[in-house]
Amino acid sequence: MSERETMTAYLSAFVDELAMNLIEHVVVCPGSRSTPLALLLAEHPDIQVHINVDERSAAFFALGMAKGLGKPVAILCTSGTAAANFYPAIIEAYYSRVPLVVLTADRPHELRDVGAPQAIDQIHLYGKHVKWFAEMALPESSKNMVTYARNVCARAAATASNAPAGPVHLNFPLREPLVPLLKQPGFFGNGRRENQTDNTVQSGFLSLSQPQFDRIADLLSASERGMIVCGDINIAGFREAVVALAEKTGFPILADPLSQLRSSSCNNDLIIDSYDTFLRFEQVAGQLNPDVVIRFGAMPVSKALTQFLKRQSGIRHFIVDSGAGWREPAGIAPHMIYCDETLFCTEMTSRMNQNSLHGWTNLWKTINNKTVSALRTVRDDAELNEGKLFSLLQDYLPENTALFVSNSMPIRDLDTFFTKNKKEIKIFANRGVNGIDGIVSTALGVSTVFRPTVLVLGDLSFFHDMNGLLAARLQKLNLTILLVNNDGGGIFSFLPQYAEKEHFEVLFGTPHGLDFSHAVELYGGAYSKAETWENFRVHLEKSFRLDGLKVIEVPTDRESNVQKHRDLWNYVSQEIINVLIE
Ligand code: TPP
Repeated sequence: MSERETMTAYLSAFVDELAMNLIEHVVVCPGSRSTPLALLLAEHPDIQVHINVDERSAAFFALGMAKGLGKPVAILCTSGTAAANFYPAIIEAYYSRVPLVVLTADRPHELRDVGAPQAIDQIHLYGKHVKWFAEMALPESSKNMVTYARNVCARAAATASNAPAGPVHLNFPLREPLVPLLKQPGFFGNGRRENQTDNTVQSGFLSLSQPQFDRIADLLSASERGMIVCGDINIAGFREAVVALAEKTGFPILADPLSQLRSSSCNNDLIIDSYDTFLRFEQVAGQLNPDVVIRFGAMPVSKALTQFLKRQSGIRHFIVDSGAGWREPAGIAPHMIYCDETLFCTEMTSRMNQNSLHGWTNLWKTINNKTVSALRTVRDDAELNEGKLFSLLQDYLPENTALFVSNSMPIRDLDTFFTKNKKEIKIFANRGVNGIDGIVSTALGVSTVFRPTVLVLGDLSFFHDMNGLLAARLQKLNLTILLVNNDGGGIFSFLPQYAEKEHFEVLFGTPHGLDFSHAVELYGGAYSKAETWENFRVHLEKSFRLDGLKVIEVPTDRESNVQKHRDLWNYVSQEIINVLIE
């Protein structure tokens, strides 16, 4: 066999196995060393290649696709700093439990550490931020090695998907010649197992024994003030199961926006959505101490909630995690329950008696309702402001929208102002490590799965990933971006360093004075600027009718934004305290 035939046999088996494991989307970055994999991926009939020149954006794009699809996406790049540019998205994927299969091409061993061009040490390049690393063998076409290539691929796909999902990294040493033999008859079937219809790896759900479930149900039944907390979680059947548990127990559910419980046909009056506001007020929070907490998903966005939970140190906190991790940053002594979340809810619901906790639950509901209606006064502001934008989105977003929000103030304002409703709106954010990088690309990745997709982000987040916009143009994607432009980092005005006036603007405010219309034009998008709220509504509705990239800039002011938030919190606290006195 020629070198090209050998390489083709080995790598085509690998690529075919990706498709056999239902990895149908691969984001490919151009490069030389990765040529054979790129060509074979492009040739495979069941794989769709998404080309993206900037590796940092490419990896975030893949992250967004994987989030949207709920299954692994692969990424491929050449050797050297190209691979290093994947790193931020890999870290985010690791901490937010998103499955990615990372493929990097590398020099063969004789060209490593000898001054060969574009050669860096790619072994364990992503350190502890991948679930699994494998250095592939050099291509060989023996039956054994073709099976090996398929097995590594199947294992990588399974490892990425299994709870907790996350990224895996395969590094491919490749020698020249780098162009495979295409159009070979049957080469994608090479080495497939007989009757290969199922995935190679079958896995099940984590569960507890019946006595373990019984014991926890007994403990929960003894509770008089139980509370459920749901953070970022996206597990089949969970929403219905947790609502059923709440209805049976009478426990209120504190639902983070990423719990997918706020915008959902299954939400009901047990869902508490304005806790981030009212738990800030000690006088109110002090009335609401639970005697048991059940937590699902990642720790919620709300700092007020984390601090509230931290104060509940003398009670049981059950933290249910099908990923068997340790997501407990509040520093309390938790009771970890390594069990599928949906299964846990179902088992508890079937064991517990119908609740009689109306007094406790009603207090939560009353305070929540009062807070929500007080927060709605944000809508009385005639000027453009950041909170009102999220309050209005609740009304303006159509059914089945994917809403992606950036870190910094957008996710916080979403938490405060985007309250529960019956529309099915899927909410996404990069909350693994809260970066403001790669946001445009991640949202574009989501937009390949959902239409419409709406991204809300600040000007610095937008600036950080302007390169990502190229994908919208090249791949003809449909995305509405709401660019909240307060000319710098608005979040820092809420922090104590805001008082250090001498240095604040240079070090934290970081105004840039950029006119983003040029960037949008460069990438062929439709740019508009909202001057009034009516204007905003018209632009937004129009954006849903247009194809392609649409950017609506919403100019706001950092200084007045902080003041408006503070005034509103003061007003809300007065309103709730009045309720408590009544
Ligand atoms: N760099 C990265 C990659 N991630 C980060 N989270 C930060 C820096 C620190 N950081 C957090 S928020 C923020 C920065 C720099 C400012 C974000 O500004 P913008 O996106 O305009 O949103 P705003 O604060 O105005 O809501």
